[in-house]
Amino acid sequence: MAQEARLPYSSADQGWLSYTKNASLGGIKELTQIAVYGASEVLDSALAELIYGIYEMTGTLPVIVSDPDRQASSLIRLVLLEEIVLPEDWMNAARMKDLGEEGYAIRQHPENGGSSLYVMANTDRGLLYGTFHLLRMLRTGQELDRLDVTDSPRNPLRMMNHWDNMDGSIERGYAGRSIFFQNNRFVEDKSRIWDYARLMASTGINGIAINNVNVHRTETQLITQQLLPEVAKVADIFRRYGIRLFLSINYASPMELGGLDTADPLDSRVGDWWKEKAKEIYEYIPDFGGFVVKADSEHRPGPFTYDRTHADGSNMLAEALEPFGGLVIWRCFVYNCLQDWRDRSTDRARAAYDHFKPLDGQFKNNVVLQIKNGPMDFQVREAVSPLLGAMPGTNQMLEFQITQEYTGQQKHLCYLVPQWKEILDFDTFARGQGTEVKKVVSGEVYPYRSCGIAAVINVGDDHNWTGHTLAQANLYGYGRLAWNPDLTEEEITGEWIRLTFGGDALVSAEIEPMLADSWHVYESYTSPLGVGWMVNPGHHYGPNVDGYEYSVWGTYHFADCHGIGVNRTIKDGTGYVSQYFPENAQRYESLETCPDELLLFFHHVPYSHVLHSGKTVIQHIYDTHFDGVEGVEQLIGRWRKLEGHIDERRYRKVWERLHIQLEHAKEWRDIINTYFYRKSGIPDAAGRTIY
Ligand code: GCW
Repeated sequence: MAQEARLPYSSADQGWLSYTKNASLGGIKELTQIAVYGASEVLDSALAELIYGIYEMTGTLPVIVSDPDRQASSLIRLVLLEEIVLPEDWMNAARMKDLGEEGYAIRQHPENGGSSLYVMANTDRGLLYGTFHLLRMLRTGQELDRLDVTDSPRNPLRMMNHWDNMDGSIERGYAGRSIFFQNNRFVEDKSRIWDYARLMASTGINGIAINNVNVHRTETQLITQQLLPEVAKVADIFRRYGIRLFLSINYASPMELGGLDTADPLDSRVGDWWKEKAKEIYEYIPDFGGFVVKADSEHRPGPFTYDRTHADGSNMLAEALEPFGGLVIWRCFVYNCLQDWRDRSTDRARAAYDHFKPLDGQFKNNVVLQIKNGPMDFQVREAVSPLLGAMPGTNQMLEFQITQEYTGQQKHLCYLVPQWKEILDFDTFARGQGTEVKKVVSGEVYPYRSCGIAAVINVGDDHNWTGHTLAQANLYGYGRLAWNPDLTEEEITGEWIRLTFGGDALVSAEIEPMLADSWHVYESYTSPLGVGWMVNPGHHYGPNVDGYEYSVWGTYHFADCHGIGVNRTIKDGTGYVSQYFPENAQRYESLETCPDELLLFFHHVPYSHVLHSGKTVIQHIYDTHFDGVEGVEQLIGRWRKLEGHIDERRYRKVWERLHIQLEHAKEWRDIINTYFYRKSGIPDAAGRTIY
């Protein structure tokens, strides 16, 4: 039976799922037949992807055979392991158990001469991931001879968080409008959602919250009978790609929707209302993932109104979802957003730990605390949150931000995989040396029931999804790291470039260093030495050193004519440092051992303070800001070499953004340097132009 290669669904850029003719096919002459052992919707998706990918790469539409010749070559078998018995020596019970629910194995049958490939898994989702793995190998020209791959995800939850509103706007979105909503409704044409599900599944994503954590009036209605049928349609799409749908909910829903006069979690009417609500939701979406909740944070309602704790609030919701297997993902971005800048004893960085640590052990099994990677808010550089690893008795997951709120808003190139790698590899010392963040959130350290990683997405309805084409690499890299945090930056970058742009060696040779350098380049012309902020209030783009200095948000740098930085030491600062396990606390407490890049995050020092690098703080500020602009010029120089090697459309778009970046990097350089020259009165040792 010949199948139609009907993918993709939309005319959008297909990113890393764009196939072109590939002569090498991993050393295999042709792939013309597929045999499927098992049946399900997810398996249908896997099959469709395989047919499409092979057709695009070989020009031949593979046929589906139901009873293949044992010796058949040029055959791929998609095997749900319960369907057939395989030779003991290469698929036994122990190996099957290792694959778990989402893992897969890919092997060549030893008996025949070459190209009969087996993709095997215990579940259809495993087969989907295995299929994408095989396609990735084919597309990047990897050798398939004697292939023997086994893989399974390290993190149980691998989530996307959208901050999309139903009017179509996206909070902190820099790539167009929402792909889900328009004019306070769901979009009619769902083709972008289909393609998005494909892109996400191909990196291993298995959960998605489609609406903003700031749940406004219209979005509060998403859990009502009016809108649930529409939500269910979107859930149906994601389900076919192994992705469970979650919703962000308004903590005050029992009042706004249910007509109650309270949302007190200990009032039984409130609990009962949520129980009924949960039942209703699961009638529409039987595999509904659960709720993402931002409560008592930045003016959102929560249990504090009733003098209750975050444990009270989340447990009440968890009880409602429990019978259906749903989760409450409770965010820990809770802090005093009405601070007084004159009061130096309150430290926003302390807040998450101060609020949640004392509640350890009080949360239900189906509550997961979602913790931002840093204690402040997704700065280009900040310390790793000390809450990660500090709660042995409470499920934790990590939150990253892919959307570039503080990292150049997808006008600037800023590849975040290196930043995320540092965070994942950060040793918390929670259980002695080797207790890295990646092991905490994957559940290797404590017996968590649910855990993993979530990220705020950088996607909108722009043709290329992410505004800046090269920002697709952040989306791809996040998915790959959530699957396996031990993948190296080089592996991820190399894969992404070849999948996205094909095998041209020059393209890889230039884009790889562009991506690799970009985070440091961005960091060097923006706020120095981990101090953060210095952006325009509200929209957070562009330099404004004192933009937040006298505000209520708790984001200060305390620069005066003598020095700069936030004293968070135990000795005479805010005491934030004490929230770390002793090894890290000692390292950060002392000026001798505090790493340069976080110096101003932890200490207030004079401009003449000498860094480990041998430079003074002030000279470091000047040098990095001049270097940063040169770094952007180098990015442009590299990109220029690719003219004619990349299609005109993508080439131009990136070119334009790099030039915007250059202009804005100069603005950063001149404003930051001038500000500190005027404050300190200390001239640049190299005598360069400062205004
Ligand atoms: O990063 C800040 C953003 C807010 C966001 C908040 C949060 C969704 O500036 O726009 O609100 O964090 O994470 O809740």
